[in-house]
Amino acid sequence: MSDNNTESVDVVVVGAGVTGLYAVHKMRQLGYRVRGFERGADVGGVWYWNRYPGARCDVESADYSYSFDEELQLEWDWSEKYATQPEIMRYLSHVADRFDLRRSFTFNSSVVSAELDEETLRWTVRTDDGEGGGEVLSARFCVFGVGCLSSTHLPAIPGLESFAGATYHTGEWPHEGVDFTGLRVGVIGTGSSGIQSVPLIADQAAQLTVFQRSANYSIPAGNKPLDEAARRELKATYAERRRLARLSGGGSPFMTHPRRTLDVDEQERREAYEKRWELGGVLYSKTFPDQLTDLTANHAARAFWEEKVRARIDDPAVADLLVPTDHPIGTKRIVTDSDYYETYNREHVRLVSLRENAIERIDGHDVVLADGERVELDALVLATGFDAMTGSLDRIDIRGRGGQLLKDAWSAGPRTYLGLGTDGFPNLFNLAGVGSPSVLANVILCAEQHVDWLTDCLAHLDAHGYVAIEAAEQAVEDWVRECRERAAATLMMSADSWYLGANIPGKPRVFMPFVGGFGAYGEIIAAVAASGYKGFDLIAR
Ligand code: NA7
Repeated sequence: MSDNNTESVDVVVVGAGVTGLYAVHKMRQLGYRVRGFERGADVGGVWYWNRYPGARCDVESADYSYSFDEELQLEWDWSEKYATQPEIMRYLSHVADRFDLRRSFTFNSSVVSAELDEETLRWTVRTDDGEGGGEVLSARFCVFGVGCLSSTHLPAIPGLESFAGATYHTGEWPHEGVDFTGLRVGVIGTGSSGIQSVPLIADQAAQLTVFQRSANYSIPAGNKPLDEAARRELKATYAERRRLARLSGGGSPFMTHPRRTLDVDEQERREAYEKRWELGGVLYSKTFPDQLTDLTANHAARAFWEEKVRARIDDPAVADLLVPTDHPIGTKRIVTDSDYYETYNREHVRLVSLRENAIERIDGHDVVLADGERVELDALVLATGFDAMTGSLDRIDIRGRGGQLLKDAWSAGPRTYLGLGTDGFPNLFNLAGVGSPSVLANVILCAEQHVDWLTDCLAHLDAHGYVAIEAAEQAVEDWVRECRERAAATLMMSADSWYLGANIPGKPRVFMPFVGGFGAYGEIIAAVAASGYKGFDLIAR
């Protein structure tokens, strides 16, 4: 402590999700004095908040788990191919216990500001009046692991706040759960959260109305229990699985077909699609290497998807509404579902297409549609997504050189070098976020990749007597351009996705992730480190 009650630490870590947990662990192991802050009451990040029925990871559990500790990897037994939210929470809690991580975090405590002292190049970090009681810290390094999908988005529907029934956002689900038995329920939104929750809500509700603005591509998870033999096999082959994952585009051990879509005959093409379909979910978007760059290739994948999905839906008119026509397959994250389309075959489930009949307002218990119909509801579920990638940083008053707000520096779209640093904000790192492949890949491996890079970097600074590291303006410009150009060479720009900020009114339309793949990105940041941190200014005092 210093004399004015400002605690002095080496590193402040914001967030106790998958990134923050590993950051605290590794930094502590290396001897840094670390304080972590988390606005939730416990570890888990996105999994702490997203407790809606059916919440499940769309990356296989074997891959969506830490690789940094061999014993941890071998001792944990996943029960299903795709883990549910409660199982992931149990896992993250186990990790926190195993490495005694909670003692470094203050929970129920949000970081509200981080201000650079340009003299010392240290950050003054302040928390809210939560459990920490409004703390002030002086930190050499500020590390954000605040998650890309952690700032919920509410739709601007007139009267929403005065809805007479109960309202829930999937991203802030009550911890005690919700019982919809016998209720008339509405779900707005058909992204992952809507599509995963609809079948389970339908199991309880007396009537379920799903309000769909855009149809989405979803593929069955093909989920299954992992038995003892499957787990033994997994553990025996883990090293190779991880090796392949590190080389891959998505951080899972799956490679695209070696040839382009139209370079193979119809039978081979269908077999490849079928194989990916069996794997389940999001992996289908990269069956062939040209699927997200060539519209004809994309159409072929889309046609196979449509054939499969229409076969699951009884009413062709409902199927027409559920088949997207506004974006190529894979340009929004493909959803991984369990019985989503079949749910519309149930008598008490109805789909309302907002493209044809928009929500005009909410009045008492009623959702009032443009054609005058009133849909009376007891409960309304908002599965309307997030202010992705930048929303949670925007909430924090982060001031760098000259008192400039990070939010202002990013007003025309986020500006980073490698996703890690921003000019004007020395010693401040945003992990597994914008400018990196994290939202297009397996975020746990992305978090490890970033934390390992960062701790090597800090060791380099100390070994060479530098006090600080700061991305150079030109390097930031170049990386922003590279991310933009790489995205423009794909079909990803053609969907109104949250990758582009298109779901938030007024947000600049900029493709925020690095689209070049997890493995390629790892090589880039490793080469930068090996070059002595080219593109960064290393500052000695
Ligand atoms: P998403 O994927 O952003 O989905 C949000 C859904 O809510 C989507 O269908 C939106 O329609 C819909 N939405 C948003 N605003 C409105 C309004 N105003 N009116 C009607 N419908 C609206 O969020 P999720 O939580 O489902 O998933 C986020 C990620 O979590 C997902 O990609 C996975 O990576 C895991 P739109 O498509 O914008 O027309």
